[in-house]
Amino acid sequence: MLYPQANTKREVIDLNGIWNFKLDDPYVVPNDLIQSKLQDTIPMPVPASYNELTEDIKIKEHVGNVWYEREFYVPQSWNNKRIVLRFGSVTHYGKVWVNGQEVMEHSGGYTPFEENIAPYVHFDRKNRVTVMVNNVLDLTTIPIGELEIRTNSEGKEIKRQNYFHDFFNYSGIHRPIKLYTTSNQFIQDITIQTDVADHTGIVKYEAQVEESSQVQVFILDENDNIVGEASGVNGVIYVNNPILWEPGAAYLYTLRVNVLDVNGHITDTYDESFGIRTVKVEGCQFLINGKPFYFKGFGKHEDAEIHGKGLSEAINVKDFSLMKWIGANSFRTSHYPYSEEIMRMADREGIVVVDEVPAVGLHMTLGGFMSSQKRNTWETVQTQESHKQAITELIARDKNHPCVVMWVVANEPAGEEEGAYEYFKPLVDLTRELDPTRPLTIVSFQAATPKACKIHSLSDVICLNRYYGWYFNSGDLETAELELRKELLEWRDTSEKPVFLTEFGADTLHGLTSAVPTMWTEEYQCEFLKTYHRVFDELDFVIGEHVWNFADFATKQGIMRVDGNKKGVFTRDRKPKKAAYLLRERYKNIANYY
Ligand code: BDP
Repeated sequence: MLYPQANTKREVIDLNGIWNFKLDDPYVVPNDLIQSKLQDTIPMPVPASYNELTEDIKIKEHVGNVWYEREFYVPQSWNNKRIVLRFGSVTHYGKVWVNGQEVMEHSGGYTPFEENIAPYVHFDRKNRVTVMVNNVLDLTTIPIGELEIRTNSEGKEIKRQNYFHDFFNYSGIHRPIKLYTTSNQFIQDITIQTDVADHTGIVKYEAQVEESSQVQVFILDENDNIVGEASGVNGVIYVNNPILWEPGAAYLYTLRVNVLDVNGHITDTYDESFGIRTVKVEGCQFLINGKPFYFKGFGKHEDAEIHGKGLSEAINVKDFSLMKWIGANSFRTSHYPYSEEIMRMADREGIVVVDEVPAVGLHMTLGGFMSSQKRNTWETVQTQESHKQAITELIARDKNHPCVVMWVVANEPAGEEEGAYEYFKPLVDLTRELDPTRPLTIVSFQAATPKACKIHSLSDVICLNRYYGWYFNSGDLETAELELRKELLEWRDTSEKPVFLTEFGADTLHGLTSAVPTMWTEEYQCEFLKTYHRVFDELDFVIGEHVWNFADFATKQGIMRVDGNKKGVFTRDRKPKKAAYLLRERYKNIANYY
């Protein structure tokens, strides 16, 4: 799916800003909410999570539907064009009406959706767009959750959303809403795959074009020089001596696709940027452009004070700046697809991305502290369909980003439970079919040891989240070191694949210090990291280290967390803890390629 672009043939109107908002009203039939303007609303910004923008716990912890509405004009000059209304993301379900008529719905909180609304709009007066957002997670959704509905002693219905992932269930319209035009002969999609042989860039393209078969394609370099061209909806273009997209040294080419009418006039055009680079796993190495790459960086979250998971370009710029300051070369989009705006910035800035579908919490027995009942996960969840949809939509959205070097099919599923292989095999097959060019992985939970794990054969890279010295051997880093080393060596012998520590970290309260490094202090976080670093540096099959987490982040209320998860190397407002300086020293001395 193409990102909205204003150019000589396309126009874009931004519908972000203050919308009218209200919680679902059980006393009003939904039809009345749709047919006339919403009544008794409060202002709500888009994009943003709605949860923390008022002082009302009913809004913060709301479970179910909320409503958004605003009015907009469509320029008369847009008559006879396609007019596409596009949502960057609505978490977790959205249904949209234009002038009271239903135009689209979408499940899955982290991927875009759009529809041509030309048949529903007025050109001579205002239009009204109404959005119903639902944030319920159940055993069929990705991520999963369970809705608990009970009646209290006064007969009042209490709804509670249980979920098994460790970040707050921020909800709302999280990413930009845009209205854009195309002609009726238009480019629906573009797919680009690159390879390199004998100093030549091989650029395979495919354009999905509606109502025209006349297509011109050009490749432009960063100075807008044409370095290759072709015609037709698919083909291969060769670029001599290309400048490769490299981690830390991004170079972006543009694939310009023009659609022509029968008279040879251009009716639609689109510039898709891409990088020429290769990715491959060979033996115990992860190769980018044929060279062994070492991942240094973080698992992150889209998370900030006040606007929660809503897009903030300012936070994104700050985070990229901090990643560069600390010397990181990569991050994982734990535990869901991040905004398209972040992905575009990573392309531009040369930051490598491990791209994850929102399949998190697929572990019904996890530790016992998140879920009280013990159930076999794979006999309980019914997520296969939504999981397939999430994979399909993520790859459709992100396939052309050079920054993306690996797909994550799930984070910490119950890989050690009976039924895991049968659940994942079709999903892994689908991922490989949709993108044969990138490796994939399923990030492993600590209980999925080399002996217990039933799904590691499906992954190209063994990605491990390990908490020796925190949840296990708490406070005892000496034992933690021995256990970690032992397990990593077992992985080498079991899988003969590269091993990547995608999570390891210790909760740390900024400002809490002690000459004796004890849990929760800044010194303990440093000693914890040093322990892991010692082991990584001994083992040449370890190809990466992503600290959990880049910054402190919000979680649900509970006995496990005080004001959220504190494993950040930066605080939630992006101040460095002591560990940030330790990492900065270390990362300076680790090159991208080894
Ligand atoms: C892992 C999860 C991550 C959690 C982390 C933790 O992948 O989402 O936040 O542990 O407990 O299990 O801090």
